[in-house]
Amino acid sequence: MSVNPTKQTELETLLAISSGLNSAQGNERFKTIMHQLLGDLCETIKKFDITDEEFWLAVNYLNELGERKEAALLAAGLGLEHYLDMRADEKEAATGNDVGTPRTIEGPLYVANAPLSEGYARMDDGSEKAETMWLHGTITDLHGKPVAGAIVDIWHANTLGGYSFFDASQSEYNLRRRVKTGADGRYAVRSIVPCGYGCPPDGPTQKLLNGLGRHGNRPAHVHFFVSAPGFKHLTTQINLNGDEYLWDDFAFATREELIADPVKITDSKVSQERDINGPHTEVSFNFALVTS
Ligand code: MBD
Ligand code: FE
Repeated sequence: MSVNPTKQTELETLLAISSGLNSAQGNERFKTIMHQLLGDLCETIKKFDITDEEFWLAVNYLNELGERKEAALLAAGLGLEHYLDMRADEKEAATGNDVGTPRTIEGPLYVANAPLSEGYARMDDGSEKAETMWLHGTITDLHGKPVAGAIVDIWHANTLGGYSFFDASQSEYNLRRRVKTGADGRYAVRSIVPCGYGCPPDGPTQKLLNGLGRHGNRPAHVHFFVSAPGFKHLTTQINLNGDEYLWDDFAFATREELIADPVKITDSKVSQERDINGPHTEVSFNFALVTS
């Protein structure tokens, strides 16, 4: 197939002008990336002979995505956020350095400045009838030495898969806490066992996933930021073993090393020690940090 040289030049001219390459102002890296992106888009429009109707459907979709504030949710669902982790892992592996607890995506539902306490916190506001969770572990360096003064920032969903701030029915900072480790490197929280998350069924992300024949569910999980002076910041999550979506996460965040086994505790002495009234679920998870 021969290319019409006139048309080709016309497209190249259009892209050069629209991405600012002909301008002395603007940001060079941004211009170059936009040039590539716009060129790829035009190629796709041509390759699939995109109709006007399809084009405006896509434009309106972007507006809807913004209106519903779901751009980050879609980025997770399309695997793009996970791709950033894949690249970070690859770069790390190339250095040959030891790695600690693996990273995985942050997701779109973190809120900064959760209440901070030393060693222990209760995370739930007591408003839900739910299984009590005792979540605890140690923060160490790569040699297993406890890290004192680490901030363990934890957030997770309630029994309906909803997150405070994004779910107006929950109290402020419900199921969001920061715990600072002492000399033993330990953190412990009392909370409730979370349920898996599902994309808003009437939202633009789920609408797109439907078109791909995909679901928008995540297994039950708990998010962590772990940071300490002298160590690399860790963004990760643990997944609760036994969840039907454990290996079918729409956001691709599950990793073998990040699966935690929930254990049913029926020993009343242990419950009493934890000031928990009756049987509960224990989740234990340790984190190993890499020096920065
Ligand atoms: C979540 O709870 C989440 O962690 C991600 C990554 C996407 C949507 C909801
Ligand atoms: Fe989440």
